[in-house]
Amino acid sequence: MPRPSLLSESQVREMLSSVPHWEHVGASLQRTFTFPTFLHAMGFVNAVAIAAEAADHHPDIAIFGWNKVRLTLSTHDRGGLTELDFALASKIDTLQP
Ligand code: H2B
Repeated sequence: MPRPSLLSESQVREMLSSVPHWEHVGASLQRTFTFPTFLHAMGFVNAVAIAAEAADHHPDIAIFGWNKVRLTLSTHDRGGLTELDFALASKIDTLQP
């Protein structure tokens, strides 16, 4: 699937308001989630994996501290942020318990 173009800095700034829980870190969007149990964290990772496959757009996923999941979104084929990253961030925001 062709990837959309990189967003400009001003487009990124504007679109960040639609995903206020996400941080703009370098050329990526990042958010860390904390869960009450390890299994909640794993369930969330699985839900993210299903959403990512459906979108054919995949986050970097770090599981740490037994109950934390840090997601990093960027469009690797373009080397930075595209609308796909913002769309997946919005989708992921709907997956939380
Ligand atoms: N995920 C992310 N985050 N960036 C990409 O550029 C990307 C992807 N490309 N998932 C997709 C897969 C591409 O390699 C396949 C062939 O569609």
